Parts: sequence; structure tokens; C-alpha cells
Amino acid sequence: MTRTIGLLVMAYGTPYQESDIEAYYTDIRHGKKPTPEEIQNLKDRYEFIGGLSPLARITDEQAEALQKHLNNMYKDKEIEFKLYVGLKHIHPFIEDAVDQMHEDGITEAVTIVLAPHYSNFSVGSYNKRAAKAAEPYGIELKHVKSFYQQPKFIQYWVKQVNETLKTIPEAEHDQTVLVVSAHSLPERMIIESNDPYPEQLKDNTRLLEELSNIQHTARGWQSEGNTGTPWLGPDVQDLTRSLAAEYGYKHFIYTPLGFVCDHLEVLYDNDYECKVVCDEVGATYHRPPMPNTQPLFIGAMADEIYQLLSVKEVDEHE
Ligand code: FEC
Repeated sequence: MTRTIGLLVMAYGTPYQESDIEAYYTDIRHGKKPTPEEIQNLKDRYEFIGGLSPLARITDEQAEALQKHLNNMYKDKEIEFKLYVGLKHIHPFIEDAVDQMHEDGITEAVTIVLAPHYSNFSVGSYNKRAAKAAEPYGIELKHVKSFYQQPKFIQYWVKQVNETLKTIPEAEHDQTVLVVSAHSLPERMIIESNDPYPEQLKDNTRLLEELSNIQHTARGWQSEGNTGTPWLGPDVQDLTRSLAAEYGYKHFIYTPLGFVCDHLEVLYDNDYECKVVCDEVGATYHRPPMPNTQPLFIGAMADEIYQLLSVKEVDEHE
């Protein structure tokens, strides 16, 4: 008999239409309504990237591609993955997805957040919400915590860095720097809880440095919020200025490794804000394509799930 495993894919979520923006932003702020200026500022940024974010569409496409990939991987084991998408800040919320799993009679599920690095405040908080919602139904969950070390994930980015380098004259490779980044988080939360997030990005940068043809790398944080408290730094824009001043780099290649697709934080914070700074310091801005539904990326997540479920455990159920 075919065993059905729920596949709960969790992601940040984005407004579906302009009228969703206020409620979405309020949810991000834990129920505290942003000021009209803050809302207008966010609307302007969405407007700048074409009206709204492609995140909703790409999240669905990534989730479907992952389900398809897994079902293919497991077809000889008589295991079928049934997909549920649960979002952090807009419907369908994580809790809605878990309710649906229960209605469909799912008793076991694997969860994955569309973010490669683990922080208690990002992936950990998604997992907690899923676990809390699943507990009363007795649904057994197994969580992917991170997948940045998966060989296919690294291969994806190594390939992108090398492809980008091919567009830069070889004589200028020594004047080219790779800026690796992830979403910043309030510094206090990270330091006090000994959170693995900064170490994972460091490790990820090291892997790219070792395996790609890049000669210089730097690590930064991006998209920080405005809470009046210190966030993890350096911010990628400040970092660009200081690297330009210190080393006179001519080319900046940005790889926002903490994100997995085209969305506001990449299309605005990198493609607009970082490009402005590159223009200001007289350097060329480069940003290779995001993973979206690229097979290496989908394969990396599938491999992580495969390892989590482990061949032995799966075989025992056969
Ligand atoms: O394309 C889109 O429409 C949405 C893109 C989007 C992604 C994303 C990912 C992460 N965030 C993380 C942490 C925070 C913290 C705050 C915060 C605020 C915002 C705002 C918007 C927003 N985030 Fe986000 N984030 C995205 C969008 N994020 C919009 C609100 C306005 C602004 O600051 O721009 C600060 C909350 C506060 O004010 O108290 C903290 C982290 C990630 C990466 C992991 C993940 O995807 O969950 C961490 C995509």
C-alpha cells in the first residue's frame, strides 16, 4: 500500500494585491500597525519592482517542483508526498496548511522552509508554529533545519559565480569581489542565544571561496529592519563602500545566499540599493540569477529531505 507523507513547504509570503499590503506589514510587525509613511514606503518599493513581488508565484512553483522531484525519487518505495504550502505572514498560513493536512488524513509529514540557513528566529520560528499546530492532531513532523551544505546547493552557486566571472575580463578578476549575504537579524537575539545563523553563512562563504574561481570574498547582511537596535552587520551597502575605499574593487558580485528566489529583498535591496552604491563608487554591479526552480536547487532540497527520512527508516516501512 502506498504510504502518504505530507510535504509542508513553508515560506515568508507576500501580498497578493495592493490592498493586502497593510495587513501583511502589520503581521510582520507582530500585530503593530505600521505608520502611513511606512506603508507608503513599502508600496513604493513594490511599485519599483513592478507592482508586486513575484514571491507568491515562485514559492508555489518551487513547492510543486520539490513535490514532483521527491515523488520521482521515491516512486519505487511506494511513497507519495502530498504538498501543502504554509506561509508566515499571509494566507495560507502555516496553521491553515496543518489543518488541511489533518482534514486530508495525513499522520506524518516532513517540513522545509524555503531558506537555506538555520536561525531560531527564522527557520526555528516556522518549525515551532508548524509543531504547535500539528500537536493536537497527533501529526508526526520531521523538520529540515538547514540545507546550505547540500552539495547541489553549493554547486548551484559555484556555477553562478563562475558564469558571472566569465562576463568579467580575466585581467580584472583580481579586482573583483564576491559579496555573500543573508537577511540581517537583531544582533542581541543572535548573540544571546548563540544562534548558528552567522556561523552557517561564514561556512557557506568559505565553501564558495574554496570551490569557485573567485579570488576575493566578503560577508555582509542585508535588508535590516528599522527597530532602533543594532542588527547584524556590516550592511551590504556600507560594506560595498568600505571595500571600494580600501581595495578599489572594480566589480562586485552579489550572491544573496540567504534567499532562494526573486523577491523584494533581492530585486530592490540588491538590484537597486546595492547598484546605486556600485555606481557611486564607480564599480560594476553583478547579481547572478536566483535559484528559483533550477533543478540543482530543487535537487538540493530533495536530497536533504531524503537524508532526513533516511533510507533505513523508509525501508522499515515497506
Ligand atoms: O517579496 C516580498 O514581498 C517579500 C520578501 C521578504 C522576504 C523576507 C525574508 C526574511 N525576513 C526576515 C526577517 C525580517 C525581520 C523584519 C522583517 C521585515 C520585513 C518587511 C518586509 C519583508 N521583511 Fe523580512 N522578508 C521580506 C519582506 N523581515 C516587506 C517590513 C518592511 C521592511 O523592513 O522592509 C523586521 C520586523 C520588524 O519590523 O519588527 C526581522 C528574515 C528573512 C529570511 C528568512 C525567511 O525567508 O523567512 C530572517 C523573502
